[in-house]
Amino acid sequence: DPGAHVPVLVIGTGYGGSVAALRLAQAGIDVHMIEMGMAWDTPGSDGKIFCNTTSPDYRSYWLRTKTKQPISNFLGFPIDKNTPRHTGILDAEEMGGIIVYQGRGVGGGSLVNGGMAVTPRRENFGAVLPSVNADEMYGTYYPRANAGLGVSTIDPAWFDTVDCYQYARVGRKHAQRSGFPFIFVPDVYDWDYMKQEAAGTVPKSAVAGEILYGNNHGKKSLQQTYIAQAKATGKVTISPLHKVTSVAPAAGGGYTVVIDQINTNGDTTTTKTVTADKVFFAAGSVGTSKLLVKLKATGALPNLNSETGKGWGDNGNVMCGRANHLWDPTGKVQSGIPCSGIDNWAAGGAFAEVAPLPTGIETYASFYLSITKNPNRAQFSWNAAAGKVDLNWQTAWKQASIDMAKTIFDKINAKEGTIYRTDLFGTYKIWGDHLTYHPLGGAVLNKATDNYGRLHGHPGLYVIDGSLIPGNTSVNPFVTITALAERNIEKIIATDL
Ligand code: FAE
Repeated sequence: DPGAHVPVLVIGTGYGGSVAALRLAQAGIDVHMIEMGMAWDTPGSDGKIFCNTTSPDYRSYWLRTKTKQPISNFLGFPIDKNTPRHTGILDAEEMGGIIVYQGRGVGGGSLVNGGMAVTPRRENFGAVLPSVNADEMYGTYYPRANAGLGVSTIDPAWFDTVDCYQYARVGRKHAQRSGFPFIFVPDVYDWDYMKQEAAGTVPKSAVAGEILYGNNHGKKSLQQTYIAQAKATGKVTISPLHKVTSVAPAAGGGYTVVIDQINTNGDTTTTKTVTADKVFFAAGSVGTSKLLVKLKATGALPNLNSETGKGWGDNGNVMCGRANHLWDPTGKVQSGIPCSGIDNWAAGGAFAEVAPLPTGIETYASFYLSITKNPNRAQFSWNAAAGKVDLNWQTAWKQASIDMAKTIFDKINAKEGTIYRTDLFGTYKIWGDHLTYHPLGGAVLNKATDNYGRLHGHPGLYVIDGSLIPGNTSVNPFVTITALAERNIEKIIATDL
């Protein structure tokens, strides 16, 4: 309510925010969460909460009048289509040199992502979070995060036989024939449910190609895990369709938080001001960085240090497809949930997810999202003339990622006598180098904050999301975001509250 006072306000309901809310509530503290996206708890007129990847409708995109699909073309033809402007689930946020895809709604990225729940190899952890004790992470916080998220791995015997992973078995064959380690990647999807989907005994979600715009069944998003547990404490409330625009020190202590309530067209209907003793920034790497950079530059939070907005990376994301021979079909039924990867990190700086291309038809295509050791880092800055925050990422910086991904796919193509697809990202364009699914950094741990996410210069303000991680996790990021949040909130509860 306008004018209200809350002990703790959390901005955003993704991984970092959900961990903070649950653990604070369990410690007996009342928490209010603010989320700019929708609640995603009510079915549309088709009886479904989420729309399918093959038929994006008003629910698909965040405030766009046309879809902005990561794979923009097929057989060279553009496949984007008009949709009514709506507070849909996937934001394709254009930041100059890169499009940053993000989930919008209660659950953040967990609503739209593939659920691939990967703990980095321990020997790579020092490069991921240099100031964090690896023994504590691997002994306590990664296990806690994996348990809280409900992570498990596909049954290999089932994988070997089921139609919907034919594409991944082709991926395995090609990886192994070129001498690359092929690994099963854990996920938060309920594998038993997927077995029943494939057997035709329950409503289909992953097996019907659902991914990107939400899964109606089977995927354990944060709504089913951390947020459900947090709500069950009775100490957590959530305001969807509310967007935080300002945080500034309040006269009597604590912070004044300004929040726009929006409707499903994205228009502001009310502006509310509340006060909070403590504020957790969990708006995601881009959301948190944009807020902090604006608030520092406009004088609302003048004491934030000069590291604010720095150290942003794209987790080295780059996509590509390969055209297989006619004797290597990838299947017209493809599970939307990836379950495997090709690990060439040590030798070539690339870890490639064997990804689905769920079009509903046989494409003979193998599709991959590579995570690479791209060294480039960008910075957010306040553009006073335009009244917005800019990011100085350059599209050309993806060349490093392309080179690393080629250490895998040039070799596979040579071995198989195959070529890259050139029709998925435009005409004659091989590489999906215009986007990331994995924004990281902007308020880096032990730089913009102390070693537990406390913002310098403003006691009672914390960062607890992907913006703490300096640009790369060597694998898909959400398990590391969750584990780091578990580590930090434990310390903060013990010492600050
Ligand atoms: P995030 O989950 O983005 O949550 C931030 C929340 O804050 C969002 O709900 C925002 O709407 C909200 N917000 C932002 N600004 C404001 C504001 N001013 N006021 C109120 N609310 C605000 O942050 N990662 C994996 O590990 N495995 C995968 O398989 C995987 N697949 C992906 C597929 C796709 C298509 C995408 C887009 C991402 C994928 N990711 C995957 C990345 C993962 O979802 C992402 O790293 C995390 O969601 C980031 O977590 P945070 O807590 O940082």
